[in-house]
Amino acid sequence: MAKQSKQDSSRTVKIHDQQMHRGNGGELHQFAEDGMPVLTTAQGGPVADDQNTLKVGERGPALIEDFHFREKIFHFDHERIPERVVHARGYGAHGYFETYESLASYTRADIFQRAGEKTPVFVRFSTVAGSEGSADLARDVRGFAVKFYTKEGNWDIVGNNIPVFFIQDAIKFPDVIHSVKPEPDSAFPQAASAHDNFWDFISLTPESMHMIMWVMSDRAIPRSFRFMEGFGVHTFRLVNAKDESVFVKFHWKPKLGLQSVAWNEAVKINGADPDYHRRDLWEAIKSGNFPEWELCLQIFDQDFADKFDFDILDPTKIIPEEILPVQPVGRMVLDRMPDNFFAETEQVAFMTQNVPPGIDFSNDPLLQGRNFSYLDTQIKRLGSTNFTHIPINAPKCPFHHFQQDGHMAMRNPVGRVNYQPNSWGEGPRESPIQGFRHFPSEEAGPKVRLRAESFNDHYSQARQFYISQTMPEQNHIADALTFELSKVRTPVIRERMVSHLLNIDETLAGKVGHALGLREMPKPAPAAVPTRQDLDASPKLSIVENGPKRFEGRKLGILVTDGTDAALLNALIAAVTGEKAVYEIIAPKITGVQTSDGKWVEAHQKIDGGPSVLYDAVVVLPSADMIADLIRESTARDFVADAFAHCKFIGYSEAAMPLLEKAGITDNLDQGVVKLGAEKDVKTFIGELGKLRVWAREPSVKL
Ligand code: HDE
Repeated sequence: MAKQSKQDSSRTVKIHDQQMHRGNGGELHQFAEDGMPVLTTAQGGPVADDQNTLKVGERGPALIEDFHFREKIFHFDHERIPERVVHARGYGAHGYFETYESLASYTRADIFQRAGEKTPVFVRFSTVAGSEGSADLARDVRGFAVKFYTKEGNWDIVGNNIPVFFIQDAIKFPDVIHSVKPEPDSAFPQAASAHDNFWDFISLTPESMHMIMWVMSDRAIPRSFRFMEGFGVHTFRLVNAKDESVFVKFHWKPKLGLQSVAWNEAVKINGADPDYHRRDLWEAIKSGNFPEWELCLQIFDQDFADKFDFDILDPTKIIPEEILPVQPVGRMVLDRMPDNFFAETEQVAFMTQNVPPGIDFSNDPLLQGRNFSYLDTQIKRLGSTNFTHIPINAPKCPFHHFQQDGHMAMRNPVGRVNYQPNSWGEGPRESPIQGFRHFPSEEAGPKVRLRAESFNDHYSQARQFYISQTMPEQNHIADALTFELSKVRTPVIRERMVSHLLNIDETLAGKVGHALGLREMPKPAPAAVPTRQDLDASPKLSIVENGPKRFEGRKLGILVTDGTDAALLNALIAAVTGEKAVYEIIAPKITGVQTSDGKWVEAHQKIDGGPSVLYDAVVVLPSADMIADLIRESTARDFVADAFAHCKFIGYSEAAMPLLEKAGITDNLDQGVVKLGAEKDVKTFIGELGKLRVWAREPSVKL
């Protein structure tokens, strides 16, 4: 027999009788000598050696008898489930929804009956096009899916951060998604719409033009999940106890206001921190800064709907808030991260068809198609009809049914009764009073494959969105279109897109056409109905107009060196914390710096790991002694130059001037570059930060 190596014998674990305890469920826990639980197989058998496979001799072949090795590798080989075909990359959190007041006159849904009612929720934010490992700052729509665990079963609002969609009919979904995903021969680009297939499809699909305006706007590069709106997109119904119905559109409004990043910033964030959005949510919730949204409703009836010349069933349309104000009906607070990403965020199964009594569907053809899709996808991904047995998907209210068996059945009916009606006086019964009653809308007509004429206007709201943006936001849309179309290799696709832009806004089309170097402008695309020029701008559609009032929830980056003025630094930290914002110290070495008072300040980031793109504003506080060293670091120069180019507020101490010069910004100093001479300047500076960006600077930086 081979000698046991020294290393092996030191790992041998002895189990003492007195170290065996019964757990709460009566199960027997075994504890190793060091008090930690004994490693077991999935069958519960204690494991003696987890470092070496069972072999014939220490240099010999492995033995098939090694059940522990076989089980461990077998399980590992099956760790992955198919990622979501869309919205693969996502991040979730738990929280609660609190109802403001009873909405009983509109809906019988239990969740809306009592003021102060708290309902647990799970939310998953996502990008759409990229696969699970793609970067967070792709230009893309963000998923905003909320599962309410109500007392009448799960209700899912499976929404996005954009209130309209690319297509009007679900049958086009595979096409739009195929076109945006990596091209099937080359398998690139990943998580990017800037390629021929996408723009080919879009330029042949005029109904997508309104959505394209949103996706080319800064809405598609949000700063954080916490600063995004969410939308149910479709028109739904509310139905009250008397079976009367009104239409409703769902909106989520972030308490901390809207905010996005600049495209050049997004590109750099993807390199510096591809997990930027998930890290942001994790850090906010783990530090007790719980993000909050208000659920707001737009409620209307058929008469109101009939006043529009677009169809309220068309998911490429919005009802401007200036015409129909939103009504806040509750707030959602996210206060707990999942214990395990896979168990919760990956396995959560959202379904548009999950609605409680009192919430119902409209005939929106996209919604109708989705109601088929989401059940299918769960079988594919989670592998069993019993996906509702997984804790994250199980209702939190009592439930009783006769569904049984199947793969991974965790709960089967107990006893004899597994059908109804039965004579045994046992088991659940249907209830016409409490149960879900579909709203009995009258439907009749020939069986056809047709789209209603009321779905024909593809340009008016695209134009309305564009004219509702501030000047910098309009410029960003033109820049995004130019960037994306410049990645398109086929000239005719570029021209076709510009021909659509001509129907939206001639100035926009002119800017993009010029930036693409078109020798001649194309003719406007043929339009089923002419673009309405009379729709008023809707300021609620602008991010800049709906930004935060304060710096709350944002992050300040403070660049320091040895000898940094301690009084100034402490004043900054106090002011930023007082504003309920956070900060990070960035230093030449990760261990930190010794400030002017001799104290040691630890760094959060070494300078090349903390570029300014990760912060909402920055401060440069080097000491006069160390500035010569700092300006030699190209990352320090980039820190300042990028913050300036991205129109951020920059605070600086006198000693930082040589760095500002080296970064090439001193010729252009504006009110956003603020000298912090004394502690009193700090307060004014922090007060300014709620403006987030100095947009007046943008024309001069020409990003
Ligand atoms: Fe989805 N969508 N979708 N979608 N969708 C999925 O369901 C689908 C649409 C949305 O975080 C899939 O579980 C069809 C609009 C979100 O887990 C799938 C159509 C909106 C999420 C599916 C649409 C959405 C999904 C993939 C056209 C905004 C992620 C995996 C009719 C209102 C939920 C899954 C999460 C996920 C189908 C269009 C939002 C395949 C057929 C419009 C937020 O079932």
